[in-house]
Amino acid sequence: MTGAEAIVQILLAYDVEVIFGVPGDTSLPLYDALYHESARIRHILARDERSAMFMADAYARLSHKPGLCECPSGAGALYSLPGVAEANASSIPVILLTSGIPLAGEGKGTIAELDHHKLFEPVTKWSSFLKQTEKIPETLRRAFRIATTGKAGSVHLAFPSEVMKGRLKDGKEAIYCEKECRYYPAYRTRSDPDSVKRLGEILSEARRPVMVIGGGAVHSGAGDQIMKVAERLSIPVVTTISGQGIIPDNHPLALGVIGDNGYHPHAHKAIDEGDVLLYVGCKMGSVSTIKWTKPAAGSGLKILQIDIDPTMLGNNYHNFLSIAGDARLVLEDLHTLLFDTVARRQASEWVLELNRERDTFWVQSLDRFESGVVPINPQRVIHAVNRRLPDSAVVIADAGTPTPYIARYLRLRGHGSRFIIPRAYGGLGYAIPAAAGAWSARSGAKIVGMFGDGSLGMSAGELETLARLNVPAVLIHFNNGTFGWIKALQAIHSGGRFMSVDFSRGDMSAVARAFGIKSYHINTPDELENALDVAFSHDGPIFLDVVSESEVAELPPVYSWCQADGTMSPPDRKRAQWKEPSIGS
Ligand SMILES: Cc1ncc(C[n+]2csc(CCOP(=O)(O)OP(=O)(O)O)c2C)c(N)n1
Repeated sequence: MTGAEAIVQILLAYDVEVIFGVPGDTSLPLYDALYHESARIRHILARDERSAMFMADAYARLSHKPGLCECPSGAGALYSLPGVAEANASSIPVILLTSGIPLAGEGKGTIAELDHHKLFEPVTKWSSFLKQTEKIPETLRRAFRIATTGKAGSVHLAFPSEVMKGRLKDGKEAIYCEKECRYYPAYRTRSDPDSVKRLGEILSEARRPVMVIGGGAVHSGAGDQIMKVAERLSIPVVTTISGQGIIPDNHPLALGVIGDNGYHPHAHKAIDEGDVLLYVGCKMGSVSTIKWTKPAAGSGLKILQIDIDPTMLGNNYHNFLSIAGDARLVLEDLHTLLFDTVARRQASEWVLELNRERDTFWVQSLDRFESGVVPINPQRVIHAVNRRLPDSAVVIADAGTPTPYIARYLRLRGHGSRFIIPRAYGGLGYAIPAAAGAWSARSGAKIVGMFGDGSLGMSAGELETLARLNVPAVLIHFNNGTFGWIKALQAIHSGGRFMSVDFSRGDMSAVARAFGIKSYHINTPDELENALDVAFSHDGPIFLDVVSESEVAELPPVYSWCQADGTMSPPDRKRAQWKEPSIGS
């Protein structure tokens, strides 16, 4: 068996069903090996390596299996870097295989020569350069193990062409998998019983406990356990954007999103007034804590933290109790303990008050949801989507307009629905390719992608991929003719001296149509409602080019912006000072 064949056989042993990638001069042996196994492993051709990585990332987030990607040498490897970095920093297990120039050509000015190993080392959990065909099986097993265990992350393996073409002597015996690492988190760890007991005591004695859920809890699949613990002690649950949707948004204890971007005022109130905050799988970084001001340390506040990665414990706050372990297992043990020792609690007056404020917030939001203004406001779009979301939906968002509005207004009903967003670097151009990855993981789910025109400019090529695969995705494009997020920052901090943020605002439905995608150019709320009715019953990709209001006309719910501008919400107030730019300005 050749090295390339061994790679494919190992992937099959790990139940890899799909690999995303872009071909190149150096990947011919790998493609030939994939060709012979194409009935068992599907290769999804992306139009750009960055997108291929985003596809693998979204696939991994939804399937709980490592996402596989392959790219050729030089430019191909370079183009894949953003997705590798995002997955790693978001604790998503992806494995990138890059093929390289022949070792014999090293240092001789061979076209596309690049030290792949060094390139990826700073942005991966592990990067390795294989020089011997014989080592392919053990190295791939190491790659799966490193990607899926502990704090998951991305792994890169570079294969020079001799290694792909070389032969394995004991091929058959060397091809096996470490079955625990086919899914993540692999080798889940429990915490020690004393820590769990202490956690139970502190939560039971707290007057105003709050659970704060981050993306790590989503990776752990801890939703049921969070809900059970919360219901036992009537603890309100707030989430970061990455933790959003972990329990159904209509649950009485699901208070909403905290942090700078899209926050719910009642969720912030819980953080401000809580006496014990239990963070689960949360980095407690700059956005979720609003630069470490929410919570403000002190005044008897007790911070408890559960994380799979001990190096995250107490990293940003002075913890009262730190617990290393897998979120699902720790909370499962906690619930077993509480079930035996504590009677189920009724909601306290404080929790009831938070709920009343939540209800008032949603009533106040109706004004925006039903607004007939043109250009259409983003709140109306998200609400219109909410009303049509099926039980099992996957919503994917890019940075810009979608982030704060989805964080605030998206309503997922549970039943396996998921919201995914690349929050580590917030790179534009994620949602369109990620729709292909999401579909590969959950072919039966309705996929909704939301992105601004900045993101479309960076990922439009993948519309062809979605059309080719006939991915049933509702693609919602916020067409506001500007890098609105940055323009709003310039409005707030640079006195409205706008610099290099505007671009033309054409009919982008024509772009999607050119790729063979059904599409609509939408100007009014009525057109939006009609197009969404079609979109949610359409069996294939559909593109809604929504001419929308930019962040400059109405500040989105970004806490620090509203604070700087003196327009704290709710309800969001219209900014009168800056006019919506005219087309092309
Ligand atoms: C790859 C990349 N480059 C730059 C940025 C910085 N950035 C953050 S938001 C934003 C503007 C987004 O514009 P658009 O997608 O049109 O959405 P809008 O804010 O207008 O809704 C930019 C440029 C980024 N997040 N990613």
